[in-house]
Amino acid sequence: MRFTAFETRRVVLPLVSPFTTSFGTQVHREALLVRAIGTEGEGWGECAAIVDPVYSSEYTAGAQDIMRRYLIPRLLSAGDISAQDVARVLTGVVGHRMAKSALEMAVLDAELRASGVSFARYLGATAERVPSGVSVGIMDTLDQLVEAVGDYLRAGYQRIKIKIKPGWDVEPVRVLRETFGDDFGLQVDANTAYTLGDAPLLRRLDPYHLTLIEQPLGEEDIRQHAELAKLVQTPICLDESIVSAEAAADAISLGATAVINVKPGRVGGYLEARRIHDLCRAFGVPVWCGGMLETGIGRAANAALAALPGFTLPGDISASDRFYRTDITEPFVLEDGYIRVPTGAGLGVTPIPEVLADVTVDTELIRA
Ligand code: SMG
Ligand code: MG
Repeated sequence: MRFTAFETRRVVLPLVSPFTTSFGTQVHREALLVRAIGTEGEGWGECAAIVDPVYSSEYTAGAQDIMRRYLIPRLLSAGDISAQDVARVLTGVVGHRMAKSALEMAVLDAELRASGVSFARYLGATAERVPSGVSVGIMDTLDQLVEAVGDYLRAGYQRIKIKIKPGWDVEPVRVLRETFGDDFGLQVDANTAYTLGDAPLLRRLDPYHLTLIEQPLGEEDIRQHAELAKLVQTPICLDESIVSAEAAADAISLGATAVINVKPGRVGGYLEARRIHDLCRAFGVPVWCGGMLETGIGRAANAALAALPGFTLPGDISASDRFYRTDITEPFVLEDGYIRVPTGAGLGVTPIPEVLADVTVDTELIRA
């Protein structure tokens, strides 16, 4: 269809508790939503960028700016397009994958709503529900960590991921295994906080049979991750480094990653995410769906993606109440440790107008 306008909308949602990673603490989620307005209907997208450029180079205000100046004008003048054309239309703009992903998602949602097809069916999902994991931030004390993890395990989460950084790594893992035993999936995420010289330290995680260690080294250190993989037994899983299917293929063939965290925003969209899934499946590399503290909009799309057959590990797709007291869509809830994949047309969820209005800090309509 032809798109006549795009609305960008900045929303701010308070988190139920602070979320600390090796790069800082977040107390609310400032998210950028996109509404694509086309000749046959509308669709929603959500940008994975966070407020500051500390997870990746993208950040909310920057994403809004690149959309306004460069990306949306290209889509508005592209004529009749489908989601499969978006990457090509935007290809002249280098980088900015999270911004591009949000726009492609909104176009895809509009298209699928118009044709009555769900994201899950379009992407090739084979599951009706996906196993739910939870990402647990760095805490002030080990007691706080044990309490939080105990609550999540009792709620039914199927695996725990804890954030680590130098000074908060081996000891929290040891305490969690000692307290809760070996019978639950446990993995760690360093968000690039270590160097190859830390290999002896990271090797001390080996006795705790973690499912994986996520992105221990820098985003560009694919070769060094391959070296690290020879020095530690815990499987390495790349997140930040995997920005495309090409990067995924390189990392796999170099031996830098045994598992991949697929985040659609980080790779430029759900279509590229599906390509990475297909590639990993062909290589026999397990994948799981990462999270960027999505609202119900992004969570719906992630649940659909995670229902593809190669997503064999629980993802960071937790219930809405893991982060938000009030989600902007109907909330995703944990049912026996699973999140149900929406079946309605497009995303299958829509923002609730009053809630959306409450959390919106600005909107901008960009017309042809
Ligand atoms: O959405 O459940 C979620 C968060 C999962 O830990 C999570 N994401 O590196 O994987 C990651 C982090 C990035 C969060 S940046 C705010
Ligand atoms: Mg990560």
